[in-house]
Amino acid sequence: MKITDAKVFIGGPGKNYVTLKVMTDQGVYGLGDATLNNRETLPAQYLKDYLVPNLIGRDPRNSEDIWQYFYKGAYFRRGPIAMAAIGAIDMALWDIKAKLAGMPLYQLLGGKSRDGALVYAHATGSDLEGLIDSISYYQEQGYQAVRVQCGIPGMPTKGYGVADNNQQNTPFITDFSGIIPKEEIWDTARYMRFMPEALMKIREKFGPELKLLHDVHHRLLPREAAEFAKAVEPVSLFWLEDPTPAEDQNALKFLRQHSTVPIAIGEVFNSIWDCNRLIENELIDFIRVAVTYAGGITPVKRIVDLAALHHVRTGFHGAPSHSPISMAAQAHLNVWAPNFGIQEYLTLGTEACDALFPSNHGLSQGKMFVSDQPGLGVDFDEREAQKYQYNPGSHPVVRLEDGTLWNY
Ligand code: KDG
Ligand code: MG
Repeated sequence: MKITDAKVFIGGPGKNYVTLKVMTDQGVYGLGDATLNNRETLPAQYLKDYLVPNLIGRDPRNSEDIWQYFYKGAYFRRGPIAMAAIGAIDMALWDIKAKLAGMPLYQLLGGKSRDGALVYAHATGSDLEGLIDSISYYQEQGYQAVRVQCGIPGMPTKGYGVADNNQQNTPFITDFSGIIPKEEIWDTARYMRFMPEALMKIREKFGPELKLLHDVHHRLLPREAAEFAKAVEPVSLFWLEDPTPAEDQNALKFLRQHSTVPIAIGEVFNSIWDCNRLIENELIDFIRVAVTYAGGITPVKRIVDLAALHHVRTGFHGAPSHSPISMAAQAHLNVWAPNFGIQEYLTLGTEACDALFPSNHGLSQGKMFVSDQPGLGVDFDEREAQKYQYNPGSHPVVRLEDGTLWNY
């Protein structure tokens, strides 16, 4: 069996999904997602210029050797661009393998450990009142878990994860007005004064059952993060995400000595080498890698297995920039993983997206239910794809009030 061709598409409804389609001489094809938010053209170009020409002619069933070939064979390894491109190939090859087996992917991973996988949505408010309305909206939709992000009184700009005008269910992380980022101002002191009390008010309003998550988005220093984690302990968060920038893994030691709040980290990690110390030293409770930026199903399964040895559960990244293909790959991992925790889930559900990526994966009562179709269980409509083109966007750049550049 041989790979005969592979094509790369960029575009989607309100997104720049990078979709890889790998064709074989037996008519079976596989799909992968290489979307790297706001840098989409780069993994696409890496695929077109270097990886696809080396993929043609190989036996698609040898997914492990092909992964090693592109990872080790490149010499300059890792990084989000290369890993997103390799990740798309890996997803497509698992899709092909499972289609050949006539089974949904989860069967090849070890079968189902659960039927539905718990997901969380993004609640957002420019003030506490708006945030409470947003949480109620998701609760009415059946969600059992929500990430809660709020505008901070007195902060000149809105803060991380806060949508304009309290919109629900709209992608708000990317600004599509172009590649020159808008600038936002961050004020740690105001955040530290406001947010713990706001989280407590939310807990009191919604009671003990609703799972609450909060994303600091790398904005605190280690000592501040420890203080913040201690202050939010009475809230009983499901997790506190990215309290400090993830590069400094020692920062978590300090936080751990001062608080028992569950910590989730890893959405910017690209390989097992970025998180093995955090996992082995049991400094985190949830690992947030994604099958896209962390290089596909093959390496993410290794990370999940390592995490299981250390009581670390999964909480895969699922921001709106992930296409239904990588979300499907994660859905299969989620129903299999013995150490599954939760899945961030925002992608599916629009008619235009469903037309581009037809699938039977479903969402009900705050859980994701995986399709039993052979493969990843998602298709890609190339005619539909012609409606879309690349639309450059950016994340904001963040500064402190005195102009110092800060972490987005
Ligand atoms: O592209 C950046 C987003 O993926 C990131 O801001 C989302 O932090 C994020 C999250 O938890 O979904
Ligand atoms: Mg995050």
